Amino acid sequence: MGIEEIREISDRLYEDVIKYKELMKPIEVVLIKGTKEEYDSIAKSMVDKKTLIKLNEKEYPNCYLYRSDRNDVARSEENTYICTKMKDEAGPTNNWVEEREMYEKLASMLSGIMEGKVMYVVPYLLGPANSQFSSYGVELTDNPYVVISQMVIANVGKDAIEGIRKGNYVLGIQATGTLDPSKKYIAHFPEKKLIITVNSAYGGNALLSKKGQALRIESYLARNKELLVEHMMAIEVINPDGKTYGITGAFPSSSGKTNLAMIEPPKDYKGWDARLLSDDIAWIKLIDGKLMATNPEYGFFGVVPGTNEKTNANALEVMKHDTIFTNVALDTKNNTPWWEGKTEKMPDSIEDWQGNRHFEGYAAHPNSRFTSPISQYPKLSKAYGSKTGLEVNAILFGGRRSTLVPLVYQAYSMEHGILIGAMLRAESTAATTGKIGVIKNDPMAMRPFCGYNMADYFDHWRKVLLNAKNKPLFFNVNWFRKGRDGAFLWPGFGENMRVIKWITERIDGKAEAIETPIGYVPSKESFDKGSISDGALEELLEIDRKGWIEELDAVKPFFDAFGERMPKWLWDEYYKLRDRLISW
Ligand code: OXD
Ligand code: MN
Repeated sequence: MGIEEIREISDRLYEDVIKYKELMKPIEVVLIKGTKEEYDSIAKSMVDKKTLIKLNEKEYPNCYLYRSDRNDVARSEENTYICTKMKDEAGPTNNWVEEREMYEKLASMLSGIMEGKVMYVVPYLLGPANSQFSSYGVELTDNPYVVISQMVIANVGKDAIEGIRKGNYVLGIQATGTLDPSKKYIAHFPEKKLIITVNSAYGGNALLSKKGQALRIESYLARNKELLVEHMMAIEVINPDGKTYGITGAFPSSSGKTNLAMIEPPKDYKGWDARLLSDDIAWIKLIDGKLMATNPEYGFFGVVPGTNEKTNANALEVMKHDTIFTNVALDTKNNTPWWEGKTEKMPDSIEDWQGNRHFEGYAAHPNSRFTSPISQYPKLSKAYGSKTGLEVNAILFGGRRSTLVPLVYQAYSMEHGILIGAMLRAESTAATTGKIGVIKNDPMAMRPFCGYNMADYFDHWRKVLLNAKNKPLFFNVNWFRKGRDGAFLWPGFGENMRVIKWITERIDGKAEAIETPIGYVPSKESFDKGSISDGALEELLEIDRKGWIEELDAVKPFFDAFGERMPKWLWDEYYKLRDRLISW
């Protein structure tokens, strides 16, 4: 078994598996075929070993709670590397170590690392089967939590094996090791189509199909294709006339991407609807000349705290069954998961995310997650799983900003739109390790995920868009602006549909807009503001000319760091914007 089955699939896979088996020395090799029996049996053996908690079967059928190591709770960008031959290939936004040097270092760390453990071989497909989007991966892991999570978020098994037979796949290795944070590496070798993670078993670092392959490696490979590989949500919006609009949006981690992907129109929006294509990653490809988006993933790995009927009823629906919760709290009386925001009052019988009865601060980790199949989403777009995807009509950018950035504004042109994406900055949150609340440059929300020099990435955007027959409009949105009193000006969540409506009307050339130096903003008459006051709307759309010039100054050193490689057309756009602000 095991090895023999692998030999039948492909020579390359057989050689890879033998090579790493000899290096890491597991006691056994197990090929995962993606069946329910495998999933159930791995979960059961984890429950028996007390590394997984089975939740209340009546209230949460087939759901589990997993508690990660206390030092392994978020993506760690400081330990994430792009390892190419030349430093310039990785660019100033990535940690870089020369490919060979890093490989040799990791190979010595991997030596014997799986002794006494099973090495699972997890073949997966990203994107719809047999389509222009299909891409393959194989993850070798010693961690059963990683296996069952991968089985949810990627298409593991038959469809994948069919493709892998041709030997064309990205190889990922995840070795749990000691989880010593000082020896943690998440290393990508895009030129070798290889990812190696050591000493982390947490989501984004360890589920290698997601950030590792579907973003970092695939973005690198996309340079030679008419393809944009993006950290984006994507929805299909339907208006009361039945007309549909494809909207994608790049939002840095925890800037409201999942909630927008799962939006429910407000009560007074009769006839409007929104259907989900993707909550986290979109691949946008020119198909027959048109920009078409797909979701390469098969499941969600979303942040839980704050989720309730009001904020995201659709996410609650998804996580009711067949879900792995990670690092949420446990209501021991009912054996059900709990998190801040689930109910107003915390139940008395709570164990925190690490299993402590007595604790200070939060009960669920702020970056606690749910892992559920996307098929459980109640309102999936028909484009999900289709070979051609969803036509893109608008591209949004949006970072969490408490000041300066208006609720919504529209770019004047495609190049201006790319500049807006390139200038994206957001206040940091709990999705990664590091300080919270600092403003960071995060172009197109891809800074942690772009597998090559971002100066080339900006140029790639333009090249693809120039060839597109459909020209999407670009917008920037910000749900997080605060008023002079320090309170949020915009209610967010379902109310964001009012902004989406204006965007669809801009696509149709209907809604009126006012020209400002930074772009078009809605005229008061054209925007349905819901229940907020006129004063709040004015503040939300206010353009602080001086503040914007400071914003441009703050972005400049970031752009400068790309040196000669930064496209000239992007600098031209930057200075055009600066001139508009100065002469306004
Ligand atoms: C994520 C992230 O986990 O962006 O999706 O951090
Ligand atoms: Mn993400």
